[in-house]
Amino acid sequence: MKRPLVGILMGSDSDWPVMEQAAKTLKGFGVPCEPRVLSAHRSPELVRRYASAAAARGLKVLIAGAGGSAHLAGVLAAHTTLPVIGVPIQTKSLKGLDSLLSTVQMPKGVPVATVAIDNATNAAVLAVQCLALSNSRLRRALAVYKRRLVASTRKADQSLNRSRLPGPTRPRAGAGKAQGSRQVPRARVR
Ligand code: C2R
Repeated sequence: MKRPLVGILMGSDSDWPVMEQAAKTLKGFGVPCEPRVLSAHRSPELVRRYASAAAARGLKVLIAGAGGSAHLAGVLAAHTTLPVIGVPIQTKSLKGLDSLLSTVQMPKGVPVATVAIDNATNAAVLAVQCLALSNSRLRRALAVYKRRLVASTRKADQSLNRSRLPGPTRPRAGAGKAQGSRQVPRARVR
């Protein structure tokens, strides 16, 4: 098995359904990763040891997901010079706003690049973008990924215009004069 380049850390195994998206996305780019459950609150010493040894083990980027009082990403960032990407996990009580604020509001000098609540996919894409700075295969793969985003947006646009909007309405004699009659023009699809 190839040595992992990205660490995917999470405060609890209950975060895995979200963090799995990061693992899947990295797999799609052919980037080896290692998922781990480590908690700054519940296993602080293990977090310190993991972060301190990460660069020497060949890891290049750390992704950390945690919910509620989410300190995992910040504590990892305190113990490493590797870029740390935080994923605030949605919570029942405060809908993830607690996780978002505690992940993103880092003091000067110790940044955590924070993605949207539960958006582990974006954390992985950002990790790939970091790796691509020194990897031309990943640069090409990211260009393909971007082209696919364009293609899927165009496809969604076309199918919306085919199925949802009314087709062009032929004006009936006298139509358009009555108050309140409006026609939705069909958007042009190229
Ligand atoms: P449990 O489901 O295990 O009770 O965890 C986890 O990330 C999880 O979202 C509930 C939530 O607690 C979070 N947790 C943190 C940290 N460790 C666990 N925020 C941490 O170190 O920041």
